[in-house]
Amino acid sequence: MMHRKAKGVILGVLMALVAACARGGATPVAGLPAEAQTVIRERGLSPEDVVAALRTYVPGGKYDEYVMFASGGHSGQVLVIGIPSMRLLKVIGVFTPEPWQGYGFGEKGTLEVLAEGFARGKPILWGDTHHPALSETEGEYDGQFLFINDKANARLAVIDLRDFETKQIVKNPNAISDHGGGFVTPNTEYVVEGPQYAAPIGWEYAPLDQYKDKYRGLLTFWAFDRQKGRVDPDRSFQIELPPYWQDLCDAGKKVSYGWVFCNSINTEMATGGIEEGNPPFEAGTAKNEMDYLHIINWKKAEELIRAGKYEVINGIKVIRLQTAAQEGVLFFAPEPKSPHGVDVAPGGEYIVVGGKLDPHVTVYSFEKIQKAIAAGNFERDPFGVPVLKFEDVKEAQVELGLGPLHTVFDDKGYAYTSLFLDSAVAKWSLGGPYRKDGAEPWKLVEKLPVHYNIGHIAATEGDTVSPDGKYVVALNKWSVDRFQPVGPLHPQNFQLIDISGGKMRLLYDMPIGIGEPHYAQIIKADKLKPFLVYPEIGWNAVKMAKDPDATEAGRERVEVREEGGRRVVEIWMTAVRSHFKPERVKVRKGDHVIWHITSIERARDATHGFALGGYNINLSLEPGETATIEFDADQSGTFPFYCTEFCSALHLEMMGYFLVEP
Ligand code: RUQ
Ligand code: CUA
Repeated sequence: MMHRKAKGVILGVLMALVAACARGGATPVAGLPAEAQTVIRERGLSPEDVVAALRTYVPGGKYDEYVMFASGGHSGQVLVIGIPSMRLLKVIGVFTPEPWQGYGFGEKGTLEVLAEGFARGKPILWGDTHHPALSETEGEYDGQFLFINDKANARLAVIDLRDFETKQIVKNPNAISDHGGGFVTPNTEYVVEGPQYAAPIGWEYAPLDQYKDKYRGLLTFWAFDRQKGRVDPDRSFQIELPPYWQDLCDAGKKVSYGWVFCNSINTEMATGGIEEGNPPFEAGTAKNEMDYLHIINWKKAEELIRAGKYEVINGIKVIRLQTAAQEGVLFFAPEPKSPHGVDVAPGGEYIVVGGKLDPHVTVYSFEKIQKAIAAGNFERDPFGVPVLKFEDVKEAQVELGLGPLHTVFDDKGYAYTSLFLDSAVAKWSLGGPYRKDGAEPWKLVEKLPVHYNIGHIAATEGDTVSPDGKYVVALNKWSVDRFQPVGPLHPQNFQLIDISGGKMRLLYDMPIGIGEPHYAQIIKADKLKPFLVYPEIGWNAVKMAKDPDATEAGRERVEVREEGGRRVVEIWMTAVRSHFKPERVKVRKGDHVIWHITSIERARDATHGFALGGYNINLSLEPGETATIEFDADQSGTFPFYCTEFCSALHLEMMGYFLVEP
């Protein structure tokens, strides 16, 4: 289907390549030509294949230039991928327990993080992760934190990039599902969680014939406390919106700092019911020629909160729709037809909306929006929200092709939009201050086919105020014929595209065999400064501080006491190559067990595991970490516990017996 046309291999091409390489000043590697020619011939590689391979290969011991944080889709995890090699570096357990990291398999702290995300106490142990968002300082990724939402259950998770572990999950108390999040404001003042399917506020019941009165959208601003590394629900607030099915959101930056933009797909307020003779949702939501871009002044919203103009619903401050509409927090601008992505240009001057059912992207000018608001030239929608005039705020419409969804930017004044129906990436020129090369503004420049059904597109440093224009990654929903079939559930496909030259060039296909990944963000690798081992022995990885139950070598002990009419056995254990100490732990059936294990290792990679069969327990003890498990010894028997990492030659001997007397 693709560039396999050039099947026969032309040795001359390689010679030219090698010669070009030599001209470029690189030292030709001795022995390369003959061997390389053989490989090229044997593997049937085309000249483009050879160049792509050379551009993406990262030799062992060398690091990738970028790190991509990709949603793991339904897996509820985050994927960490090196670019350009597209090597998978890590899978971070977020909404779903992850045994290798010991996340959710007995370790205190991690269980509590997962439990914070339960829905009114009901365990939820997966997530539909959509949009990862890196923390920002002055609009630049700062490499400190990562946030991601769970669409299915309206939750937001906080990952600390010092150890790439999930530290907090917040459950939205007033919504059951979300979509347009997480997106951060330029100094990570807030992590924004946008709604999607309207429902009664406060997670209540209301029949669908009360849709207009009772159903609402809800935009949440989760305040982030950088010092604590946690969302602070007390300083957070929500804004009530009409039940228009808000979709994606993005934060304004630079000139549009203080604003947030979300689009919407159901201003028709369709309520479905195909089985009762109503138009199905897909038709009912697509009747209007225009939906509404939501334009939200969050600085103004903060003022209203300070002035007490809110109601508290389920513990969180909510600015009611009437207040938002009357006090200048919420405005609408018409946008063609059930759009999808909304993306703010690096300087904040333009807001790009992907048409989805319309072959254009529509570009709004922030300056024009401000003028229209100041002029008071608007009508109001049935909820009293000011609706600006399309012609007053539109900067341009650029026809790109079928199914434009999401847009990212480079450093040369170009934008890249995913075209779902065309299965292509469209490169087009911005105008205004971005147009320095004399090219015609607001014009489609080039289209590159991708494979297939592209959803999001991610760019290197793409959501910052200074994208660097090296690569984009197409996040494709289908892979069709690109990979070895592995049954009817096929991998999805991340495709790496070089955008540094004049033309886009497809470099690499990476199969993703884990859920449907949605968005990704790509950061310069040298901005990340993770721990190589925990900073001191006895580190509590959830609290990110020394654990009071850390144990030094020689201070290991077991204490037995009575508490509330039962026996409590508390163990302070150390782990080091190749033994646990103590190695025998004896309790009686019915005892309550509190077990602290400290890894006293200081060497990089010297991780131990701790598995206790029959009790659903597995820990990961990274060098320096202290972890605690707490459980009732409710089954008697002889339970070998053992290290689950092949840590040393005597790893198999790194075990002990947990003896539970009947
Ligand atoms: S979405 S494929 Cu959840 Cu971001 Cu557009
Ligand atoms: Cu420690 Cu194996």
